Amino acid sequence: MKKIDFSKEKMKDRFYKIKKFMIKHYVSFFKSVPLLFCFIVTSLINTLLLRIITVGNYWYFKPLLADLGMLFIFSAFMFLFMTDKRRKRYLVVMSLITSIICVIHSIYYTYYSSFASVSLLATSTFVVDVGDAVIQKVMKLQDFVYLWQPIFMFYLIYHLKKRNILLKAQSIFDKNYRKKSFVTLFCTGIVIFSLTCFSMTPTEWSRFGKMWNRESVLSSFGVYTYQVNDIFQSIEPKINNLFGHDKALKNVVDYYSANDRTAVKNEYTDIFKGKNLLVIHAESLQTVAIDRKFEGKEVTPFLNKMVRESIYFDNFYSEVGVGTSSDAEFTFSTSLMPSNSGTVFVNYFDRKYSTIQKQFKKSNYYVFSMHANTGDFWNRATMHENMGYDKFFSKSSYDINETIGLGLSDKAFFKQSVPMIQDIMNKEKRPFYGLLITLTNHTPWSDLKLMDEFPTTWTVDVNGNKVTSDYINETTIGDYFRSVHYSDQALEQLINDLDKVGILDNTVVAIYGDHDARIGKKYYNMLYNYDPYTGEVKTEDDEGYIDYNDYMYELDRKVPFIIWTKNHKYTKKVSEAAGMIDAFPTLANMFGVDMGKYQLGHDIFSLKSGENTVVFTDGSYVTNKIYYDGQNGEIYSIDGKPTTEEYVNNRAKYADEIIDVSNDIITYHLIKEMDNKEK
Ligand code: GP9
Ligand code: MN
Repeated sequence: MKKIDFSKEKMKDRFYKIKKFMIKHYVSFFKSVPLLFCFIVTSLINTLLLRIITVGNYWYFKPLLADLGMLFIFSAFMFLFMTDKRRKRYLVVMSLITSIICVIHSIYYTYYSSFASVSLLATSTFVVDVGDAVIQKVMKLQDFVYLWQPIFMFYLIYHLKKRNILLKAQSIFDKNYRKKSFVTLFCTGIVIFSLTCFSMTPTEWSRFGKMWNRESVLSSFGVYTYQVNDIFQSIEPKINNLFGHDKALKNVVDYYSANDRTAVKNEYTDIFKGKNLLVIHAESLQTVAIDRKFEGKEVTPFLNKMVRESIYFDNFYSEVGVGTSSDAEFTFSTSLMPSNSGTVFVNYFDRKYSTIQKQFKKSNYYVFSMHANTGDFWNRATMHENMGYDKFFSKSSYDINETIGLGLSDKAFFKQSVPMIQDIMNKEKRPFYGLLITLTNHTPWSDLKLMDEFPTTWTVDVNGNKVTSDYINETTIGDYFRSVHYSDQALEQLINDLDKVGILDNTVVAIYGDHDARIGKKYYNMLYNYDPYTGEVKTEDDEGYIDYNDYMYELDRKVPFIIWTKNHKYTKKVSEAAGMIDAFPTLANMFGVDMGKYQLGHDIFSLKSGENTVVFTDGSYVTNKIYYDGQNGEIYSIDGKPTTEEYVNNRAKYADEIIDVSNDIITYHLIKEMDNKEK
């Protein structure tokens, strides 16, 4: 057998020949279909634009190659169409689809720092309800830049047609040629895509498989591969169910058998046994507002007093995904992480969950929820029943006599809720677990007319003259603080009204901020770096400049968690890093209620200091020591002390585990199955 010459010259020669063939072949091919060439190039530019505007990794070659491969595959299908008209139409439709996908991801990224999923289509109806917020606070002109591509394609078709270029090419599109072109393009696409796949790291692949670190998946695989994978993973859970069930069940069972969840007694055990529990879900209430003053006036005078009379978790984080309020309810009530494909309340409302509501019911509590928005918002009417609420009082239970933003004002909501709670107490004559979900402090904070003025200006003394500068007044963050000031007044009104009718005598009030308000980082930079003497925002050259980096921004997303009683018997500031999934175990211990078997969070008072790891849906986490960025593996030191790799990796592994276990339980309906097995 003739020996193949692999000498350098020979190989170089072969490579040169292939290159020459390829170029000749592809150049002549694309010369015959200029429109297709333009479609591929312009769509590729759009993918680059999307990564420039969102994740910023525009130099990274993998997503570019992956998108190119996908575009070749998409384009191949053009040759299935017999007529030129239909081929042109296909390219225009594809241009519209691909550019609209970019627009949606771009808008979505502004609000969620993540990328959209078709599994959220079911949730999109709610976007209409919060339309103002999206238009005023989320949508930016830059998010529509991608539409240049279909417009350009339209112009091109018109222009080429006028110069008769398209028709001239028409003649060569016989069946044979179309088949050859389809195969060439399709195979080229597959080759480019496979080469890119070979370059992916195991981490990139595991994230691709799990699809919960969406930012990272799109940053590595490009927008088109991301979207195809998302469609597959969203539309075909049955496929997953078929293939993934057993692996998921084993993963979950192994996790629970390896991690003992037995409740540990501590100084807070049973302190509130038999008392009522009134939980306030405070919309978009952030810790950054507490103890903050403008012009010497407190943003939250009532909460500032309350946190000193209560057990106050001042290093507490929400762990929501795209389900925002509904995810806050879910994580608080089940001590599980939210779903990473869609939302539990909308996509997985029919699963069995072990909830704080059901556990309190087992202790003979009457369990109710109140929220003056439509019952089907976030599918609450259905999900609350599934969570174990005896009754959900939604919009139809209220007299919508005063509205702010999305609906009934919090002051009116609270005013009408107090007598309803009284009725429940008189009728039920047993302890209650109640949830009040507020609404007024919801973005975009533009309907402020019913709120007291709360100027967030800054007055300084300049040579004996009082000079007032705008500071953050009438900016998004300024309006937010004014809205929080209103929420604080509404809370004070509620507590006073509850007290007047004696409800507080035997009631514990727990308040949690459901998630951060998603205010852009630039506004925080303004908050910390504004110079009232120049009226400018300081830069690194200015004295006293604070380098407000992405991690400080993440840490500022804290929300308050407050456990308060009228007699202020238990007052403690808890600065241990804690998260929403820790609320259930912590409260269950205090109320002497059995926690059930599936919670993943911890009773904060049963942990040693620094032991807790607060996990976020994209695999990032925070402890007392560090913030770990799940996106790029970077760490940011919080305590300024050195950290070992082992410390970082163990907790990153833990983060992956509890996200996986939660998603497996939710996707594969495992609690019902595991409970049945135990019977
Ligand atoms: C809607 C309210 C707000 O009823 O709970 O939900 P969000 O937009 O924050 O998820
Ligand atoms: Mn919310």
